[in-house]
Amino acid sequence: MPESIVTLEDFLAVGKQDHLKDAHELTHVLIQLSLAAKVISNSVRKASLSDILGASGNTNVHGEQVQKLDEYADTVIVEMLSKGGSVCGIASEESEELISIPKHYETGPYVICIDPLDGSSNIDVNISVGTIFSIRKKRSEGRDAQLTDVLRPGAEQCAAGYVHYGPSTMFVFTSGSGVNGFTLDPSIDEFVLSHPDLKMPSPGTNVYSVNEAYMRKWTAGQQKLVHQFHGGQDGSDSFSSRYVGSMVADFHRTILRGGIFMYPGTRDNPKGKLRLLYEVAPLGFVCEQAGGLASDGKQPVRNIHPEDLHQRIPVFLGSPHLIKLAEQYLARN
Ligand code: P6P
Repeated sequence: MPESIVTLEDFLAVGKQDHLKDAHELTHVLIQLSLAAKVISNSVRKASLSDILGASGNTNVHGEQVQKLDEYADTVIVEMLSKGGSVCGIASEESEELISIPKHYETGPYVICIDPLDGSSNIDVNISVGTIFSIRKKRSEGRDAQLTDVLRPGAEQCAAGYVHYGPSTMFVFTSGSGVNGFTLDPSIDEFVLSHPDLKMPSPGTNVYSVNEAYMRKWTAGQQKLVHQFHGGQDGSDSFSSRYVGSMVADFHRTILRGGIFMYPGTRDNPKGKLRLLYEVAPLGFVCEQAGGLASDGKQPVRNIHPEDLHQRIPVFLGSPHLIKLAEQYLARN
């Protein structure tokens, strides 16, 4: 293998996580998540050829239709992490309660918050989907993780990242010392370093990403912000709009090119749709480590203390000058 190829295992082996206590356990969790990502990627890539598309017939804690691939991805990740011996609990979008590790397995110091397959309703129409993960350290006593171990501000995350099942499958993560992206090379079935020390360009492209169908339900400040992106009174800003409707895809583009991704609240639903623990906090961590900002429209996401596992919050992720602009408009409500 040419020496220029650095696999995820090589990268983790050189101890970039040494600044973290229990770095070897963290490395083990990241490797297991990457293994789960390979298994899920295999299924996503041939979904239309197998009986794994469509709804499972179940609804999740949020009352949403669960797709068969949601359940499959959740099972793959929970089983992989449970037998690995480095994890003591899992908070999953697919599970109302915190998942304990079966008694016959060893446990370890980390608690994982996971969205196993975000945007799964897009799979049937062959649009990118993603897995989002957040890794925290257990603080409570005893074998099993407690809610108090995960209902903590995002600033306490040890590591976080996502898998982007797009034209290629990418594994992107941070453990607090920058962001690194790895692309799955199918010829060797390895995640290979393709985006070392990933930084959001500054000022980056003028792209805003939001579902404008909800515009009439937004606050006045949110409406004026997007009107500014349309060209405002003086037509000064020349923005493009890009919205995939799959958070990982919209976020990945924002990280690579700059811009702003938004999922704001509405007047009748001020918290919006996206979940703090396993969607916004992990992507917020990656965003900040890549040089961006992550806000709920008023404050940094990393400072927000979750009240429950599935708490939703408004989301503004992207280039610092655009996040600050959004906060200014929203403050004018
Ligand atoms: P809307 C996918 O269902 C998801 O959870 C995110 O991946 C995405 O950003 C958002 O919802 C899209 O929601 O209301 O625009 O369809």
